[in-house]
Amino acid sequence: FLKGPKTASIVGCPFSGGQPKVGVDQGPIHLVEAGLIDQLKELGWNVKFDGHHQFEEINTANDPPIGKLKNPRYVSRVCQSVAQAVGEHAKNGELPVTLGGDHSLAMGTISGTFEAHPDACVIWVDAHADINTAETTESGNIHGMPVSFLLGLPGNDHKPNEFGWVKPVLRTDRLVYIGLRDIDSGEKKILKDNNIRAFSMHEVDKYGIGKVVEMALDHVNPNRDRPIHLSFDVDALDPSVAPSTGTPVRGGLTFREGHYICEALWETGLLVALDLMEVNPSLADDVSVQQTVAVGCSLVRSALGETLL
Ligand code: 4U7
Ligand code: MN
Ligand code: MN
Ligand code: MN
Repeated sequence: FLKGPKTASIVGCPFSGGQPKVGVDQGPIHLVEAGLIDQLKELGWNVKFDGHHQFEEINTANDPPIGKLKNPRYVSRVCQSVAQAVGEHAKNGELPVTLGGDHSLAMGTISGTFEAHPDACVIWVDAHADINTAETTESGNIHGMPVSFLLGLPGNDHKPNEFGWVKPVLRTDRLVYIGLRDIDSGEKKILKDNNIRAFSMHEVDKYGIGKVVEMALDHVNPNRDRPIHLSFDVDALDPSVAPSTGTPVRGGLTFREGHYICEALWETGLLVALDLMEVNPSLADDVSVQQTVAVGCSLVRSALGETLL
């Protein structure tokens, strides 16, 4: 895959239903308005973008919580349509670049990737593990849960029927985290019980980002032959680098560490899908917003081959 003329398909997802703060739905619009499409063309990519993804509006009044989960029908339907869009692009041999929007969308993007690449692995870059189940979630915000749905973890036996379309495509040994530093106690237990490999900021400090990416790849992709889906939550970066996001946590990745991850994954030649999530342009002042949007564009460019000679 990805030989010959390379086509990237931008899937802009103006969606915020997986969490309570307004504005994250404007993330993709700002990223595109900042010039991302032209920037990728300048890198030599053939870029497909025919407007942001349109979602069927579901009135929150018609979407009461199921158990603890908030906006369950809305999140489920949006993710299902994103799965279809991403799956089609991937099957066409295009590289889907999904711009969020909140991270619940990854339930859709990763489902789509696995339709085309059943042997793929996932590298999840985030301050958070997003692996709460319908049982462990305290917030009820589904952006903190997509990984558990994709793994089909037992705590989701009670997950609403609405999510029946989400197949447990992801195996625990095909998932690896980088950048974690804010994990709920229920999530810690899940990571431990399922032997899921995570490189927290502690390991980034200890080994350096180069070694961490190498160890992460050795875990999920020992022979460097599996397609890679990179799901990048911008809150993995330190808030001084990416302030405009809904759940910032101090002590995050530097500008270079974030970019190094993207460059190193591009370098493998195995990247088949990319998510850039949780840019929220309505949080923080204008300068911070501009800075966050610029960093978002720059991460995407790095994952698509910029800066490597
Ligand atoms: B993001 C949280 F409780 N774990 O479940 C939760 F701390 O996509 C946060 O990584 C989830 O930004 C953060 O609500 C989701 C919380
Ligand atoms: Mn996340
Ligand atoms: Mn996060
Ligand atoms: Mn967040």
